[in-house]
Amino acid sequence: MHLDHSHDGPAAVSADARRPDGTRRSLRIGLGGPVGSGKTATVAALCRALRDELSLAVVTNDIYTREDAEFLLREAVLPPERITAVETGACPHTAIRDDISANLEAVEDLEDEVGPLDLILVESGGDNLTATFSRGLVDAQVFVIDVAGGDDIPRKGGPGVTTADLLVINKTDLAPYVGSDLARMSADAKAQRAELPVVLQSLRSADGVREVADWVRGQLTAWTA
Ligand SMILES: Nc1nc2c(ncn2[C@@H]2O[C@H](COP(=O)(O)OP(=O)(O)OP(=O)(O)O)[C@@H](O)[C@H]2O)c(=O)[nH]1
Ligand SMILES: [Mg+2]
Repeated sequence: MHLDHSHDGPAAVSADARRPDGTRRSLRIGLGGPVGSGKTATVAALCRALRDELSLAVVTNDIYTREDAEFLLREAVLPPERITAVETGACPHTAIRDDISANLEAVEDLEDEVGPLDLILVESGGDNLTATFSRGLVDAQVFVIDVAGGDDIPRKGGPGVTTADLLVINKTDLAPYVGSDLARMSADAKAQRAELPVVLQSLRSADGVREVADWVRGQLTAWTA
């Protein structure tokens, strides 16, 4: 289990923050969470929000397909050479936590081919509440859940909900339709996470990703400090 966790920002947890030539490599942020919670939609919105101010790239993970990368390519959120797909062929958490070699190769290839990059977003395939990224792969991780998955998910905890550097509760626009109590979700999440941040968002609203984009900017400031 890789539950090692720091509250000090990404720079505090990375042993290999520099390339062999001594320059600082890009910040790597992982996005994980249950199937369909809105990880790819959040990645797409982040690319649109940040692409004019940062040099960024994306790695997606799917079990048997390249669907998420193809979606991002269709949406033209970044130039094609900045989007790479990893087909995990097995449980997604294996490829982000246990044998991270394919993902590490993907991020390193992106840096070599389109670098220098400020930021690489790594989207995990949809998985269960125990899935977390190895700190050898990413410097910070976002766990994305959604209101339609049940408003008891934050209370149930699990390492994604309790230890991710940022917890996103997505699809708040659906709360009235599925009977989810947003105040309860928010309070339960905060109780599980002490000082760690929680963002409630709807990507159906204009600028819905603003708070997460601001959090990413803060991580980058800490990374480059
Ligand atoms: N109503 C609503 N729908 C959303 C929101 N965010 C994402 N969706 C929709 O939810 C569905 C799943 O979103 P994805 O971004 O593909 O979810 P994912 O977590 O990447 O899914 P997997 O990679 O398959 O695990 C899509 O139809 C999105 O358009 C939101 O804030 N509100
Ligand atoms: Mg996805």
